[in-house]
Amino acid sequence: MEISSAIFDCSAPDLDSCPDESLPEFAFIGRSNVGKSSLLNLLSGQLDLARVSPTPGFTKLINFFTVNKTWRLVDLPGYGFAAGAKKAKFKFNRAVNDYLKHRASLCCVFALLDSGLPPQEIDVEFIAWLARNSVPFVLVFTKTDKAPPATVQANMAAFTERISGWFEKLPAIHACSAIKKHGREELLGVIDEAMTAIQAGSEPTPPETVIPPEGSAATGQKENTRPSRKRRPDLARPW
Ligand SMILES: Nc1nc2c(ncn2[C@@H]2O[C@H](COP(=O)(O)OP(=O)(O)OP(=O)(O)O)[C@@H](O)[C@H]2O)c(=O)[nH]1
Ligand SMILES: [Mg+2]
Repeated sequence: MEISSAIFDCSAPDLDSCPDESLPEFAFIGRSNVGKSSLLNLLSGQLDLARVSPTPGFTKLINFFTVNKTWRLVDLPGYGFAAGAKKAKFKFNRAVNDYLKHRASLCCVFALLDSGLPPQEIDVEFIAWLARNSVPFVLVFTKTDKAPPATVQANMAAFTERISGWFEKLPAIHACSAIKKHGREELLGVIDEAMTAIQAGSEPTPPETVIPPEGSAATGQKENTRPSRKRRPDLARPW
């Protein structure tokens, strides 16, 4: 897929401040510092489009970028970072919760995981939350340049093993390195495929779960009381 333009649209502090839902959106989420903004820059081909920082919790707003005037990349604040907190918890802010649950134009979430680490409970919990809420997603293991290939493979396999019992068919799994510029074509292919499906009138659907993932409630988070729009995937899309 060729990227002919990628422009910053706006930053939104909450769902009501997000731009109109006229374009399909592909959102990046994962633990603080996992490499969301760096991956967004890699895909867009503009290394300074989203701001990258070694300080965890750097991205605090929902940032929208329009690509090729036809779809959007969305950089979300990460979870698992709270200044002063002793133990990282799976807890993201209300804006991210509302965006993931209610944004009608959200087409696919890229759920980022650090390939240099064995499965982290916080990430396992987050994937369970995505599955329970019928959010369509693919897994993306980041920073493959940081650990030896055998370690990366072992970590990816261990994570997949942890979640495999939850799904009729496992979500797609990808790997990338923003530093080595690996994975760009593959991930743009995910977007290309989704856009082709949308244009053909069929929708990407969330992975089917066979059992409710363990740990029934998202920790540290009140249930959402916003008047619910129809839940994906039977939602009538705005395009
Ligand atoms: N080695 C390596 N470092 C990376 C890679 N991607 C990102 N980083 C580094 O990881 C740090 C965090 O990157 P960001 O892209 O800002 O991460 P983020 O997930 O957007 O972080 P928050 O916005 O704070 O949640 C920065 O120091 C990046 O340079 C990668 O593929 N390999
Ligand atoms: Mg960021």
